Amino acid sequence: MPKHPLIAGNWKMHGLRDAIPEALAMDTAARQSRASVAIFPPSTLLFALSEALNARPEPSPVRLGGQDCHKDAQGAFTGDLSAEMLKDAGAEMVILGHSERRHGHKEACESVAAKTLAALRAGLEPIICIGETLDQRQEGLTHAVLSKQLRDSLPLALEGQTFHVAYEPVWAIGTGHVPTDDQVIDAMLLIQKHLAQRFHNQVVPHTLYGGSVKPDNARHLLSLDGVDGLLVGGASLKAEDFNRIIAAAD
Ligand code: G2H
Repeated sequence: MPKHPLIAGNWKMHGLRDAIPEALAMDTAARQSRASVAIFPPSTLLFALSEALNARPEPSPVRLGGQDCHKDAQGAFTGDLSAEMLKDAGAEMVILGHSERRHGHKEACESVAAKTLAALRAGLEPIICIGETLDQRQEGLTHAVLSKQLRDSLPLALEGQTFHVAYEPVWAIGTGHVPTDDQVIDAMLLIQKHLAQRFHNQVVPHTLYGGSVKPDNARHLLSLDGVDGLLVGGASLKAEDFNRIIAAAD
């Protein structure tokens, strides 16, 4: 585990304005932790959360992020949001290529790469997600799938930039099934090897694990080789759970 593990909460399509106190309680925990903490709320909450966090006497250590962005800065794209818009609303980071986008919105790796360029253009720090399905794992294709996703989703423009890669096996997302230690370590080492060969960044990217992270398994997952942080879904919605995960990083 690095000195400052990244603990990221992906709220997905959950949260109305009455969730703001939860984020403030997470901010309180983040102030006492050595972890870097980021929250990715629905875009409708970005501005309000940014205002609420910044209204505190001391600057908040919690960074906010979007869950996706369009590849263009503006245009006739009904329903979409650009990286610039997320930034304007208070985001500093963005999740790209989450499996719920890849599968639910048919996002190809090339689209993820274009969105990554958009994030960099706007000054957002991307977390790029990769992960295999259960069928792909059972067919022995895990390494081939992860390698292809890394090659095609990460543009060379990431050289010298700060970014992160999250390994989220699709079969572990929201299912309660967590991979074995060996499966997590194997994927992390594959990612780190790819990043070392391809990029020579001054800031070493965090490699995150995501998929059914809970307060009870967070400390163990963070202890595994190559796990520099966690991308948390369901267990990031309530401060009661997420703060225990933040504490697991200490
Ligand atoms: C994986 C994860 C967060 P959950 O999608 O990105 O969700 O922790 O609910 O499995």
